[in-house]
Parts: sequence; structure tokens; C-alpha cells
Amino acid sequence: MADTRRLFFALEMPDDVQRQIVQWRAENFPDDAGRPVAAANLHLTLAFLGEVSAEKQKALCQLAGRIQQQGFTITLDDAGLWARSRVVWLGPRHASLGLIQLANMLRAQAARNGCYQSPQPYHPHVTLYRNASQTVAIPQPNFRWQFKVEEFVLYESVFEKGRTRYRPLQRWPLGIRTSKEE
Ligand code: 2AM
Repeated sequence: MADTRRLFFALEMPDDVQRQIVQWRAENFPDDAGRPVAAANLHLTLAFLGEVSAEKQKALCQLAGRIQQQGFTITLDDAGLWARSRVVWLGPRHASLGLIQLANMLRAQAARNGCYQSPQPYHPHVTLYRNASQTVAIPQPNFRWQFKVEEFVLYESVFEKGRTRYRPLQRWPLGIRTSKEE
């Protein structure tokens, strides 16, 4: 499609959490578990936008900039396999209200601007493997990674040299701005 970008809003993993996840994955899954997501690509999607024109991107970024919400904490303490999409994931057992609120707001803004949104409820997750083997055993979630979220990010998904890379385009801090700061 001409002049469009494949975009999504997401949360970045802190470097130390990213490292620990990759180490846990290497220690707990066999080599043929599936196609591992590169460490630098680990993220938690808030809203997938699909192929977006520059004009629509601008409109969505303006709306994103108006979101007024406090930061929140994410706890990754669960893991599983979605057999149909063949995805191995990590996620929170109990998603914080702030996370759900932010994702739902971005998803609603996207839908109102013509970006298709799945009717499925939002399931916060970090994809660990794609094309997972149907028989892969999911280890006990013997971890609890916790981090504070103070910003959200618009990413572009770029496919080059046979690899997908997620490129951050813009960031928005979380926190309630006073009228003086605006
Ligand atoms: P996934 O991790 O569950 O695969 C960039 O592709 C991000 O957008 C990924 O996190 C991916 O989620 C998500 N994504 C890709 N296609 C999507 C779709 N059709 N609907 C919802 N999310 C999608």
C-alpha cells in the first residue's frame, strides 16, 4: 500500500526485564519451541493500528497526546500458549486497571478513526514465540517481573533484510498534566 506505515501503540520492556525474560526463555524452552521474538522486539501491545496513512497517523497522535492518565505497574507472572495463533506469551495474571484503561482508550480512538479493532477483549501479553510448536510445554511461571510504566510508545513495524524490527516513532509520558504545563 502506498504511503502507509504499519503502526501500533505499545509499552517498552525495561532493559533488565528484557534480559531476564530472554534468559528464562533460553533456560526453559527447547530449540524447536517456535520462532523466538528478538530481545529488542519484546513489547506489550496496547493497540494495533495496521496500515496507516500519514494523515491518520497525525490524527491518532494528536488524540494520544490528549490522554490524561497516571502511570501504573505491570507484573508479568503468567505464561501460556494460544494454540490457534501459535503464540507463546507472558502476561499479568491480573492486569492493572491503568493498563486496561490506556489500551481501551487507544483502541477506541483507533476504531473511531477507521482502524479495525478485533472484537476480542484486550488480552495484555508479551509474545515470546511465534509459530510455536503445537506440542510445546509451557513451564511453570516461576517468575515475577514487575516494572513501572511511565510512558507509552508509537511503533512502526519495519520489515527489512528478512527481519521485522519495531522502530519507536513517538513517546507520550503518563501522568496528569496541570493546565499550567499545557
Ligand atoms: P502479537 O505480539 O500478539 O503478535 C506488531 O505486529 C504488534 O501488533 C504485535 O505485538 C502483534 O501482536 C500486534 N498485532 C499484529 N497484528 C495484529 C492484529 N491483526 N490484531 C491485533 N494485534 C496485532
